[in-house]
Amino acid sequence: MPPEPFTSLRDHIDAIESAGLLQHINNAHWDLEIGAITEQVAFSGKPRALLFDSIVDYNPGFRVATNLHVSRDLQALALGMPLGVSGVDLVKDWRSRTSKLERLPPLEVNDGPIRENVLTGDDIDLFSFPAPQWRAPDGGRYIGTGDVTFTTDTEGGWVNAAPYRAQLFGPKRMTIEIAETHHGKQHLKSFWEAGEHAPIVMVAGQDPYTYAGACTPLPAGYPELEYAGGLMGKPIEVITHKETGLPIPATAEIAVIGFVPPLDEDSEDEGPFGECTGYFTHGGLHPVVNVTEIWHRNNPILQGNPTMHGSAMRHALGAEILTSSRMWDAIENEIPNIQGVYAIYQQCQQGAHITAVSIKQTYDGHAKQTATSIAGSLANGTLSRAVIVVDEDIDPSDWEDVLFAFSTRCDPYEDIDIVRGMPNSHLDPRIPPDLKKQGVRTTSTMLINACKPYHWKDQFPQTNSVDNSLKQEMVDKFNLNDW
Ligand SMILES: Cc1cc2nc3c(=O)[nH]c(=O)nc-3n(C[C@H](O)[C@H](O)[C@H](O)COP(=O)(O)O)c2cc1C
Ligand SMILES: [Mn+2]
Repeated sequence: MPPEPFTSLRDHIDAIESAGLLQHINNAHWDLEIGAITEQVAFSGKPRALLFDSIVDYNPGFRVATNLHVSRDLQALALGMPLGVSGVDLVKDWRSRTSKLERLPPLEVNDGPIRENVLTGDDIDLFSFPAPQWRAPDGGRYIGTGDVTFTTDTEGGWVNAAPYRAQLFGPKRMTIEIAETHHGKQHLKSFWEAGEHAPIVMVAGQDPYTYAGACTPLPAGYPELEYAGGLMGKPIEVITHKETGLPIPATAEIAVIGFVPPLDEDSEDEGPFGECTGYFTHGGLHPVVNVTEIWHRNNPILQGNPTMHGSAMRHALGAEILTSSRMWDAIENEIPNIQGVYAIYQQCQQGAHITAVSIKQTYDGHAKQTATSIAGSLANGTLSRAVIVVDEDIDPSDWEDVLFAFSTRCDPYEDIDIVRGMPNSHLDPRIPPDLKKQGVRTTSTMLINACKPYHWKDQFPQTNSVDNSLKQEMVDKFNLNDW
């Protein structure tokens, strides 16, 4: 039986604590210390979730949670999957869950813990929450990094939900950064074109399914909350906010409610902010949210997911698992004997920099065909630097294993091809500035065959490795895991 899904951030954090993966930290400063501790722990030998309390300048109880899904086990825990399994096993699990996922519209309720405090008028103060200054070069304090932001269009036809960053500018004033291609921006624009201020709700601290749904790139018109309900296996409970008409998850921690005037009416110089690519790449004039109300739970927990250089595991929930699943789906009906697909190095929540695929080589050219298919798939289609194909004895979600195959089975001159002009992201720090100005967005991608050469694979020297079942037997017999 899979575990009961978490219906709030608090249930989720309790489960992290029970699994021994939560550290409490008191007396850290919102100015740089929370950000520095978060990164130090994320990249340590024991990545773990952090719950900050008694933050300098703040009353105890006003908390910040970070690193909620910085490791494979933490991601598995959040999504109700088993701990201690390989990345490829998580991908298989995810594919079987999402292939039969049913959309479940949210359930409207009248009240919930999010309404324990309803602030209006002069009681509204965004600085009453310990929003961190995550990094010294950041343009200011960010309350929205692990948030879910709700928007709709003028027709009120559908509600979008996605994480968009929000920077503080005043007690009732923050900015929201939304890329042109994202649905939230299209929603804001539909109000602006009608000469109106766009309604918006930013929730900071929510159950992991709402967050995972919001992180999933769904097509326009597909409300992420319905997908989140499908993932949770029951509808997400929401309270509809009257003036904005937008849903607010009943168990959320903090909801910032307001209206966004057109950019030419009001704006702030937002950023810079460390992007998911690991660089400070942009800032500039951004839309302002005029805050009309704040709802929050007692002792609210602000969910912070600052982007850090390195794997997408560290900021998005389910990113590697999701991207891997979508790539696998894309090639499954074309390429035979795929054993595993894994976005082994992925920084943003979409588009893998390095993807590893394991196959049972079936015919001459099978490995290169797999590499070209993965490289051409939509899910792989941004920031992709390399696709590495390995044999079935290699775990494509294990770096050590993939590098072992690359360094022993691949002759670079024979086995690597480079394709130029592949689609890419505007966030790629490697696009030369002058070409970027001209609109150039492409990257080249390496197709690496790290399989044993097909024609003499049966004569390839035998690998020196102990059988997994014998290793497990020894673990049990001699209590090796007790160390
Ligand atoms: C932690 C995190 C922060 C993000 N920050 C932003 C952001 O500031 N602006 C933005 O446009 N997208 C941001 N994204 C990406 C979008 O949320 C993501 O691509 C989402 O799927 C877009 O959904 P939409 O197509 O419904 O707009 C962020 C993603 C994550 C996981
Ligand atoms: Mn969307």
